[in-house]
Amino acid sequence: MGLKNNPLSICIAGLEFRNPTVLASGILGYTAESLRRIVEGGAGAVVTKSVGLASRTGYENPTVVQVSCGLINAMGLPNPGIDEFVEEISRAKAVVKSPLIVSVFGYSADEYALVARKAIEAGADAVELNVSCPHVENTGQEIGQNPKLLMDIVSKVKVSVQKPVIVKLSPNVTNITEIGKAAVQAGADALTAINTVKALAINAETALPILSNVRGGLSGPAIKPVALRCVYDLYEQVKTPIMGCGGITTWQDAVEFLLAGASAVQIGTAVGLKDPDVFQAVSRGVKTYLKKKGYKSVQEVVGVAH
Ligand code: RRO
Repeated sequence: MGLKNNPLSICIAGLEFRNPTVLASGILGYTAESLRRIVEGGAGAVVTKSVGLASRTGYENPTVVQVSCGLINAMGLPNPGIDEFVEEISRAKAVVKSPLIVSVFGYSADEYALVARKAIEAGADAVELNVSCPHVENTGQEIGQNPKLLMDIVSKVKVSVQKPVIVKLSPNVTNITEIGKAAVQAGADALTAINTVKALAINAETALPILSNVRGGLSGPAIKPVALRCVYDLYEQVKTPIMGCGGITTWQDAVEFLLAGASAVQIGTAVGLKDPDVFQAVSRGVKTYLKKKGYKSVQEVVGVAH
């Protein structure tokens, strides 16, 4: 079916998604093969794990702990560095038949711009700037809370690439719309809301924090209402398309995010905790919802709850 006759298709920042489900950064986004499988399993687009200029090994285990209704992770940005990762991006571009979005981070605006340029040159259809990792020093946390720093980064990336620039926002701020508006003012083509929520897990037996890094980021159903509120707030203040992210597991969750103002939904934790078929299941459910409610397209549902 062509995208024109497909009620699930959605256009975000000039990119055509065959359905509004997207693989969130950080889950199975390391290799071309896993990205291919996720797209064949039904995702409308995919986002890779975040990559920076130099390689990082990440934190020692344990890096993930399951808690009620979610996961807390402190991976510590493990990645091979962009020069190593470009081969994987090129391979992914050749086999992934949906938009390929590369998540990038840096320690300065120039680094973000350089990593983004290398990712686009390797074949990425867009970059998602990770300015919101909640527990790695000198990167996401500070930038994602500081509109001036963020604007400098987005502006520099916009000059260095000719493809869409998406900014992934942090919920760990007083006012997410202030940060979202700054990103848009600097040229962001779309926003992703939200990254993980700062969290902690303690083992009562050992009387110690569980993660090696102590603090981590909470994802999964536990943060869905927080993410939904962030999307709702942003939709009231910015005209730029928003991808909702945080706890989406069922088609009902996806519909709630669309109604709040998201044009697409990113799914991460549910892929790990539930199953990779979640994309297909969510898309099918959204399609049935559109028909039942008399909507001709996903676009018609976006922001209806306002
Ligand atoms: O790698 C991580 O520890 C990590 C990242 Br980059 C992020 O953006 N969000 C998160 O919860 N973990």
